[in-house]
Amino acid sequence: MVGGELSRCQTYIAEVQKMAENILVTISFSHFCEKARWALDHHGVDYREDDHAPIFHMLGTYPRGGGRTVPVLVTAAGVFSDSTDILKHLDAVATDASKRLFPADESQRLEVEELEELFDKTLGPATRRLLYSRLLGEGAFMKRMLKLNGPAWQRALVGPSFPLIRSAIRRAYRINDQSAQRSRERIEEVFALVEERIADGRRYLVGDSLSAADITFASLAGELVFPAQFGFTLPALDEAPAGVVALVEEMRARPAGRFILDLYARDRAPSTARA
Ligand SMILES: N[C@@H](CCC(=O)N[C@@H](CS)C(=O)NCC(=O)O)C(=O)O
Repeated sequence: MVGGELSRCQTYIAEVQKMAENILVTISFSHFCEKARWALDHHGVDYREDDHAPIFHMLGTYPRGGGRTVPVLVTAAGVFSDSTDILKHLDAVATDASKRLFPADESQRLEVEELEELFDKTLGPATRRLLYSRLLGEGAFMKRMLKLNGPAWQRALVGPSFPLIRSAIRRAYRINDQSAQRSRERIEEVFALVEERIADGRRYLVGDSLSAADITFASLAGELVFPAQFGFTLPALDEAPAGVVALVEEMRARPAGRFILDLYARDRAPSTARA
């Protein structure tokens, strides 16, 4: 009798916990997902990552009321399907005000929002295009990377469906030599802007603590410098294709590249995600 009550009670608690659990739907190696993951880890939020391979990610987003893209954060308070909305939501519910990623000071907050928007619109797509342009032709490496995302059944399907996934990625992001060249120029412009800002030796882009601008810049350009603390375990650099190794070495030597590596080493909180 008592045993029966206890087990009903445990089932009930498990159900309530499930309803209250925060779920981050991702393609684990995506840099926009890294931005959301870093913010969750920074705030010390308890969450579970629901990771998918590209294309399969829509099985995680649509049924939960998200859109086509990841990250999507599912919480008891609602579904947030854009990385900036996720960071804003986390700030709104933060219990520790010192952890807020959008400064209370209005002019600083506007600066952070402007930089975040610029990185989201320019840097994120440019990094993705440039890296894919150097990776999609490297079938074996690319398959290995794709197989690091998603549950076992998706990983098993990634090999046979690789030609389809590759052409879907090429089409969706319009990857070709010209767009890769334009992306390289966009990255150059953003890096130049950041380097002008940090020329005085500052540790953060705005003010004197970590903000959404720093997390967005470092996440969206992270895969250009392969930081050891990136929230998705990147392969060892010497295992990457030569075109990527050359790019990473060049970017790491830049002041903006070193700025990202420093941010990661100093401010990338360890993951608070549950397995
Ligand atoms: N504005 C969105 C962009 C996110 C985004 O571009 N996500 C990519 C992965 S890096 C995606 O889900 N692509 C899959 C698709 O477009 O189907 C955000 O900041 O959350």
